[in-house]
Amino acid sequence: MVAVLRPDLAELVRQAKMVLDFNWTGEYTKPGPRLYPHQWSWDSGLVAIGYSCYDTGRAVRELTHLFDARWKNGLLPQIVFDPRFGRYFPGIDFWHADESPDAPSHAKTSGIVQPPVHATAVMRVYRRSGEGAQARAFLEYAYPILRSWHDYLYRERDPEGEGLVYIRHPWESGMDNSPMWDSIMMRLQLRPEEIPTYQRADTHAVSAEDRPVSAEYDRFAYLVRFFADRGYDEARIRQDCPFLVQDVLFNSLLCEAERDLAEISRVLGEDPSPFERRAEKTARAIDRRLWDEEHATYLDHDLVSGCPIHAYASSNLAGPLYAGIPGEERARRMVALLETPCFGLGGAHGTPVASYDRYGYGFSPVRYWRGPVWINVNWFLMRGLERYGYGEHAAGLRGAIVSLCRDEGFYEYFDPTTGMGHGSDLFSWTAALALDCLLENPGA
Ligand code: 9WN
Repeated sequence: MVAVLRPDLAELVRQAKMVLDFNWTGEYTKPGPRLYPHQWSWDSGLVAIGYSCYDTGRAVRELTHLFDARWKNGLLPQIVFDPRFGRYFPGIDFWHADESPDAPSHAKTSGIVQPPVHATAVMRVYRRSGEGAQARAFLEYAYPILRSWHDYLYRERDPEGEGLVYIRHPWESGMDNSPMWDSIMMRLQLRPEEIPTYQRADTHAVSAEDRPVSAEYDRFAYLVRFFADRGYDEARIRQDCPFLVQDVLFNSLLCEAERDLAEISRVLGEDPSPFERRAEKTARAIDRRLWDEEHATYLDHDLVSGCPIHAYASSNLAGPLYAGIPGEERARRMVALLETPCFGLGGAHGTPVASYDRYGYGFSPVRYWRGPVWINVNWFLMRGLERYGYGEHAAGLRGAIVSLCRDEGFYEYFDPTTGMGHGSDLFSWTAALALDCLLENPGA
């Protein structure tokens, strides 16, 4: 890609690449230098999308390192641990993942998943690399791995065959302490002896104000122990797991990744139709079962209570738009909701959208997933707005993402009321997606 960028933006590109170089270990990219020293699953997918703009080799190595840690049942783990770095909770010993017969013998991992953006990342790497022989060899390597990853999700996480897969831990959503999980967390009344003994490492690296509170961590840890006690046997886990949620963003990303998997199979001369059918089934299921007519948004579904989760997160708007799920009229109403001060799309603030309704119960401008601006959710939204022809909004959002990074730095998340950066600095997916925004249309 030949970039014709304004000098200030060319400098921003240089800085973003420096962030990724700084976090590159030689095998994978740390999400953040201090807070997140291991390899995370959806971070790697998003980082690979950034690398695909300028360094195919790095993108391929990033994804290969993650794929090599896959479980025998197809599960792609949320974390691949790097034994050189100890300071993270929960570490290898807390997970007991290798008690599962499916865990890999050559890698240490956690025992949960994260949103499935990997087929999308692989396809982007292939397309942007010029589709040569080496890129095709990477597709051939990745194809069976991606197939068994998606098969795992539909087989183990959608036992009723509804087209909607469940997540079983807030960490699986990637949006750990979102107010979307509050009602479930409140229901999870723990006796003192049920709370595992643990020591957090995160609040030593960043301000405790920015992070989940300890009552949330108690429940995160409890759920990990719950899975380990059941040997990571999915049938046993789903029998009485207190957290089973059909999440809108997770399923939307799966739907789009399934279409990308269909595209990969087409390139390789295989039959794309099983993946196309599954993608359309998921799209229809999201649109029929998760739509909330009253509020013009999609809502997560709590499988334990059997009820929708009435919490208004921007991921529930961004995901379905990104995956092209709503019809034009629903999309119009969703964009109108995004334009209200609740989310602030295209508004006077000039910042990207907040992760949670700014007037919603439980909103915080600084505490992690309870309101701050996250660049990945905004990047999905930008793609969705482009898809539905909201070109002005999409361009505005692209500009807002770039300006925020230029003015504040490549932070993990940002206060939607002031723009100030919070959480980890030098955060990899922020840098990677800013690069994607900057390098895709350098003249724009
Ligand atoms: C737990 C690495 C990960 C992201 C998640 C984000 C945060 C971990 C944590 O960091 O979660 O997975 O320790 O807080 O919420 O989306 O993948 O960047």
